[in-house]
Amino acid sequence: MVITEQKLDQLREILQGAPKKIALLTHTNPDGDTIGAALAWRAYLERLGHTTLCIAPNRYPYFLEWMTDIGHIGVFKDDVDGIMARFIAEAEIIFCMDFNQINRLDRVTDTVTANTTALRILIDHHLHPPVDGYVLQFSDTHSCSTSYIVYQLIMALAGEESIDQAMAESMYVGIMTDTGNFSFSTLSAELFRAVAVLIERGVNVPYVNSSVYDNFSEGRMRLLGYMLNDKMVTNYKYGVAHVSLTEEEMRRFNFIQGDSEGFVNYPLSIRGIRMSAMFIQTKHSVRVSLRSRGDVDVNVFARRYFDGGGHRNAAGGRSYVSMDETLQNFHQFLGEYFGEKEG
Ligand SMILES: [Mn+2]
Repeated sequence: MVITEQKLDQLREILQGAPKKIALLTHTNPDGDTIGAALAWRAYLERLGHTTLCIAPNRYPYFLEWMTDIGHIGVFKDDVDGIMARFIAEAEIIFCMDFNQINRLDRVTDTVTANTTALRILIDHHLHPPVDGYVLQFSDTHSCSTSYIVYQLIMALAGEESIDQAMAESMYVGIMTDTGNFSFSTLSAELFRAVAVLIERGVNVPYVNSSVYDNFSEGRMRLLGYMLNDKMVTNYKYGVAHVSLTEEEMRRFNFIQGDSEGFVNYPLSIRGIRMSAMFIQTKHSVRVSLRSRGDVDVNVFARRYFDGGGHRNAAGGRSYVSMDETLQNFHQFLGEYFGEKEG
């Protein structure tokens, strides 16, 4: 268990006393979990009397815009006046929510690393938390989501009475989106008990569900159809399917950020497919998303071949060559990875 009495005492000690300035950072390309965890934890810290600011390096996807507390997320990229940079520089405590690599925060990285005074605290579930850089770590690599760790922290520190409807909703969104709407293997009876508490605290499940999953643009739906029909390649020898999208294809379907969210999961619903890969062209590189079932370890795959990582069944990385070359390399990597495993 990552939440030990000793760590809780340390955390209580850091948070008690005079109100402090506290920054909560999300990861780049924020998802439901990093946003949900930051918002719920922020609400708890505000209740303790602290002054807080949640900062995302870039914009969160539009299917999170309906969230009750979303107005408390500041987008660093849009911060023309430098208010957020100043807040980070002056912060006494910085919470890193749902990521453990400070160097992956785009422009926020410089601001955070230039700041030497803040106590840095990690709340995260990604693999390979760094040894240094944090005075306190709540890192549970077996947890389904960071929002679930935040739930456990709040329960341990203040109990369920302290969870209001907005907090419950934030944590529920994080858990729901990071578990693929309660379908991945990280689920446990304890998690469902936690979810039951969140529902008791006011989460409207059908509303949250359809706000996230039935709220897409027409362009996204058509892009998905095009991608699955025209761009999906299956390889039953290894049980792998992959899809790819170029910038031109995304433009054709009026792509906006967040539109490809969840696309990588679709090929996994095909019988005989245990690993799915999605390649998306961006300005300077190809973004690689990987998903798998069972013991196919895409974290290892992403680390070895695509300068990335993540979890066993969900990982990502980047490729710095052209799309064509990336796909050629991918085939080679598959042979190497699965060939080596068979042998
Ligand atoms: Mn997460």
